[in-house]
Amino acid sequence: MDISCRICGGPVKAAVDLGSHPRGNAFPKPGDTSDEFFFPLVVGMCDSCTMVQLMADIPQEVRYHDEYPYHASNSVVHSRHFEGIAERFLETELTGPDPFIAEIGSNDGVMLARIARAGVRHLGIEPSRQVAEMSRARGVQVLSRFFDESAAEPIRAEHGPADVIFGANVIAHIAHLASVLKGARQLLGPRGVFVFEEPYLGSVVEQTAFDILYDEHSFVFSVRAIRAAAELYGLELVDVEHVELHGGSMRYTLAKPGAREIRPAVGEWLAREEAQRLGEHATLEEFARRAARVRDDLNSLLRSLRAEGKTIAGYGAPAKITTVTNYCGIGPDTVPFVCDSTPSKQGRLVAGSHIPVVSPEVFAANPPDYAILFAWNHAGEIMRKEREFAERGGRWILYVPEVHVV
Ligand code: DWN
Ligand code: ZN
Repeated sequence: MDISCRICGGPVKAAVDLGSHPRGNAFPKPGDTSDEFFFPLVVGMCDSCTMVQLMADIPQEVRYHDEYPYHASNSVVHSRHFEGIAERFLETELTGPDPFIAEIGSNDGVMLARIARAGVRHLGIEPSRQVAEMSRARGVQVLSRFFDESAAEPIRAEHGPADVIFGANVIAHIAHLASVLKGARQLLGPRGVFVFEEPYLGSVVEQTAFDILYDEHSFVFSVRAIRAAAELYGLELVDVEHVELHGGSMRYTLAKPGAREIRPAVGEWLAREEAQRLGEHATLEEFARRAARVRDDLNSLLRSLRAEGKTIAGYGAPAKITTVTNYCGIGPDTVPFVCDSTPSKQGRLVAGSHIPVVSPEVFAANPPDYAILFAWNHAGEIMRKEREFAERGGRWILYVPEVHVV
């Protein structure tokens, strides 16, 4: 069944069907799994603007609830990345008299804490209560609400126009993206920029990273689709920059039309996308076939390891683990536990597959023969941290871009 594109109203045709899935970040308590929310994880592409999007509508209040467990500061690499972004803004966009920066989905304040320390006016806009409290404790000013068109006017009235609006790993979550773009246009000053970075469709396709698809990702952005979306809502794409985070993300810079020079990177990435055939349905269908191959390869590896009597555990319980374990049918019979450093995930279960989440200390005390690295995008940081595991003969299983053991 086709749907209408959330950006341009064009026809969206299904291209990737991963079956029925629970919410990526649900992490139910043991004994609290009887009424898990499931939805069809089907992703399609718009025939007109090429925006890749979830076919299903999932109410945002179910996703970003008060105990939303993802904390962006959990990774040292990510913390440094976001502090670096803050520093760059402080040196470039926030040098005028009394500048103002707003962040949509400021999470635990990892970026804005650096801005707050510099004494620059800022506002985090964050609906999830616990992470908002964490950022307030770091001196960050936070407004507890979702950002949309109706939020722009009161924020502008109270704080004035924004020199920068920032968002990381949040803009692609927002099904009402059209309203966010309208709101951003309203809140931006005449030379202001709306900068956001999100997992990049080109990287997802290139690496067969199908686990980036889950309920929170209403969209997977490409340069072409963002340029079209910006144009439709009175903004202009003026720069793009590829970043390594989350297995390959893209940072987009939007401004009011004519306010900024369009950087050559925009044209360069559009040409790359053309060569990669990123805007074609057939490319997504081929991606789905490769995902099925990864699933089959992973299952046959796990089956043969079990037949040899090897022990297996998981490392990292990102939202992605929900997609990969439910899509592949991997449960606690094969992976009896997964460890994660996030306290609010520990003692919980991976939604749907019901693998228990434990602390890294439990992993260290019960080292398996093989560990599936579900947080594969943090491979460098985790493998450095867990050097001892490998030194004692433990092996890592990775499944991106294909199944391999290191
Ligand atoms: O869009 C989103 C993205 C891009 O980020 C979100 N909705 C939420 C989040 O997705 P994720 O959960 O897939 O993110 P991560 O950063 O891949 O999650 C890594 C997980 O691994 C965290 O739960 C923390 C954990 N971890 C760990 O246990 N030990 C991470 C590191 C670095 C570690 O050393
Ligand atoms: Zn469209």
